[in-house]
Amino acid sequence: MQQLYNDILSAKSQHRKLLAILLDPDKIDWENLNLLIGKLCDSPATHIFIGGSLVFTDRIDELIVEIKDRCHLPILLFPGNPSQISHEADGILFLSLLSGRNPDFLIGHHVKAASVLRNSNLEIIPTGYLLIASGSQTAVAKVSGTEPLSDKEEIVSTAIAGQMLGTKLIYLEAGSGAKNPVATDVISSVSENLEIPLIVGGGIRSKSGIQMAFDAGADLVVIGTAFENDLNFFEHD
Ligand code: 1GP
Repeated sequence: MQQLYNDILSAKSQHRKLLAILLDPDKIDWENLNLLIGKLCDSPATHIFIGGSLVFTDRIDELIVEIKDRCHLPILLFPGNPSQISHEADGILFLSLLSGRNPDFLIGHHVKAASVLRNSNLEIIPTGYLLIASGSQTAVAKVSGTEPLSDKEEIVSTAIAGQMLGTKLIYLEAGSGAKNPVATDVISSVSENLEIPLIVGGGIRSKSGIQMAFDAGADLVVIGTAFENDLNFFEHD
């Protein structure tokens, strides 16, 4: 029952890079859902992440069912809180915000979600989530009431501590729509010190930005805003 995670591990061991498109359910243009799903299927994405810091719509299940109907990419929840759990997804990044000291985001929401998740078929992937300073305040910082990390040594030590605590992935997050993505030297320092796969996202706006994150050591890169703003993002040179 760890198929999704095993696939991520084998991609890492084969140096096959992974790409997730993040969909914020509140920003879905339902009128043009077919177009969106077509673009997802035609994109180089290997995963679809669904979630956001705050989500108000109650149509997450419906969105996932529609996508799964036509697109065979694995769907992982990327939830800001337990209200975003959908049993229609394949798995969930069970995020603990290790960069902050807000107990709700470290363990509180997890306790609330535990029995629901235990009775679901979702594959649960414990993920150490690190918010990294990116030049301006982001929704994650605001909603979680935590400060992003900027000191490289502290970032690396936090990632190592997450791995020692048993998280299966580390996610370096600049924040959705961040002014600056996570710096490549930060990505490489973290990657060199980790055995588990490394996810990087936030503020990446170009294909060259994706490649830079991969070259620095990211195993999986997340693209949200750039694709949301331009469904042809992956078709441009
Ligand atoms: C946010 O890392 C993701 O959680 C994606 O960020 O929307 O800036 O691509 P963007």
